[in-house]
Amino acid sequence: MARVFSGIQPTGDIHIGNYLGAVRNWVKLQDEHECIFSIVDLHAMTIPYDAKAMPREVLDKAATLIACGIDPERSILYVQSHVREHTELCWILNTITPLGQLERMTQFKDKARQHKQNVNAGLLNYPILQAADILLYKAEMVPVGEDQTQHLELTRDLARKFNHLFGETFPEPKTLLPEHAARVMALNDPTSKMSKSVPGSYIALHAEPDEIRALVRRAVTDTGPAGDAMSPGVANLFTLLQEFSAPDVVAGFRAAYEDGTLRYVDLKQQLAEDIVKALAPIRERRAALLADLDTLRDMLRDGAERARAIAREVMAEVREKTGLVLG
Ligand code: AQP
Repeated sequence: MARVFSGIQPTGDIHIGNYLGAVRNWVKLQDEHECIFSIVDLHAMTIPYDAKAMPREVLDKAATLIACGIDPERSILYVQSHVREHTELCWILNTITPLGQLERMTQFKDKARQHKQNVNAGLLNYPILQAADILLYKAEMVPVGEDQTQHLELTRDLARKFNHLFGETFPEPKTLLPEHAARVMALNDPTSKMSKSVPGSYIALHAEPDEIRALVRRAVTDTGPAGDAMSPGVANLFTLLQEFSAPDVVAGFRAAYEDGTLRYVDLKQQLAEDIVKALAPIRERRAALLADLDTLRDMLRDGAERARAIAREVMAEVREKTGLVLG
């Protein structure tokens, strides 16, 4: 079975962009792959965060992922910082990463712009830690949203470079994008991606029905079907419709758009109700899981142990190959 690795940050709400772009694929992949999913708390530390709230954020993300269908028995679900080998491999990969390549990363440039007062080295080195996360398990496939493709190119570059310098060790992992909705756009600014750090841009997986309705109602559109190319806001609503509504509903709205009779208010109403319906079971399961934090902690402890067993073996090989073992 091919090994799959992916991660999600614990800070902020998991939203429908994360779900359509990544988590939904994770759930499917569990059937035929050996899956490792990590709640990447060390990544979340690269921007200002509330240390006291972190443990609860982590448990909340675990509950949400399990509510989406991640099975902590079939897959390994664990917290990144509980497996120390991530930071060790990250350091080793640091020493073979060109600084210029890090400085060219779109996410670094965006985050540095957003957090001018805190452009720390961790923000720059974020993609190296991400490469370490993946290579530590010799993962062959990484299911992510489109925003992560640049980081995964670096991961492949580093695997290749390491193999060249120290001998064949890591497979070059493939990026696995979803067929649709690889980049869900922000509801309040459809020229940017839906992002958990931008309120109003996203619908959280645990959002209450009225909240969902209000967010969809406020989504940016345009002045009406004009016959030419769809505006980004309307195209984004159609992307969501495609994911959450029945095919005949989508076809009906598409036909109305094409003949110029579509009323966005109708489209939004339908979409909001379909999202409410789709998210209800996730919201309920998440709430039930959060009522028993001890069980969640035990699941994550077990996940970390299983992850550590693989990580230890790979790091022993890496230490040997990089000359860190005295013999
Ligand atoms: N808008 C999106 N559309 C499709 N996929 C997305 N992902 C994120 N945003 C979208 C994918 O979700 C996975 C986990 O994301 P993350 O929490 O690790 O990373 P992120 O990109 O930091 O999430 P956000 O919501 O965009 O938060 P901000 O911008 O505040 O940092 C990844 O596979 C990602 O591709």
